[in-house]
Amino acid sequence: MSKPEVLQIGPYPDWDQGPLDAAFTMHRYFEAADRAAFLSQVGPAVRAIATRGELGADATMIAACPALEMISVYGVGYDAVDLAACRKRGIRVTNTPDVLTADVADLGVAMMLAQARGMIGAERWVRDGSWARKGLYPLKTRVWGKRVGILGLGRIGFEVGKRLAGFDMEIAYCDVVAKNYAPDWRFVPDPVSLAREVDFLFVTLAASTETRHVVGQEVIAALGPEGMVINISRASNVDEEALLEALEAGALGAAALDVFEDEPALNPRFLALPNVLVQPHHASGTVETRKAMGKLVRDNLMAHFAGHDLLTPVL
Ligand code: 8YV
Repeated sequence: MSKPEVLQIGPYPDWDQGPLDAAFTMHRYFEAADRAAFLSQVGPAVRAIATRGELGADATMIAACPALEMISVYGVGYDAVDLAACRKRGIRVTNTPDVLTADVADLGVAMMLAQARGMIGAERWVRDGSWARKGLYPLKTRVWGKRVGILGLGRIGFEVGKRLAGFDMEIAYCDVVAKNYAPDWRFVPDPVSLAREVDFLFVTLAASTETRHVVGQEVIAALGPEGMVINISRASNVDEEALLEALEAGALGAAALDVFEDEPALNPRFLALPNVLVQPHHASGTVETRKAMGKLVRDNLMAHFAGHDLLTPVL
């Protein structure tokens, strides 16, 4: 029996690529010199797309694959997949929830601590001899006991909160409705009020067209010159221009960011700012989690082609 044909949008680690190549005929879109020509050549035979959270699958790609049955996303976020196009054609979509939740929360908390305590600069201070030459490193900001807001109390937001409770932080959150699984944390119904009441604002919302720029000029102004934004969700949740302007003017204290609008080509203005900590979209980037994500991508593809229930369906 011939193997199902799968369009692969981005690279995976070898431990995933091997089993994928064994089970399917993988068409490596990301290696094609002329991607449009490649799509029109292999598209008609493609029955599934294997993609990554930040890469997704757009309307053009989906339209180029008339026999497409499913899209398996390596990532919890599926905002880059054109769900409307999938719905219209009955194309199934899966993602990789749960397996990455704790790692994403860990990195978010680490980013907050690293930025507040100036750890990156302090590391440089030791390595470049400043400690010996100039003496003590400048004092930084305390984290424990401060007020934190979590914008989007889904799985990742909840894990962030659990960790921050260990730092004796006062926790508030904003979501569409109050969550019964967080009775000890204060529910604030709108993002601007939340930002006004906290020192640190975590952005942990699943991105969609509705959440675009939810952290905009008003939220940023409400956080103020002592406030910090930590974004471990999607860049589209934050108005990047408003964020940059506020950081440059000192109207917002600091930011710790794992995601950027045109990543990996981030706006160079971020790099000129001393009050920004940047990460390369790496919140789920541990060997353990990435192995679990890869397995889930494969297991969903296998389940589909075996006619079994999908493990983690979105659509
Ligand atoms: C991954 C992500 O970094 O889960 C998501 O939605 O964006 C991340 O976990 C990414 O999908 C890996 O390519």
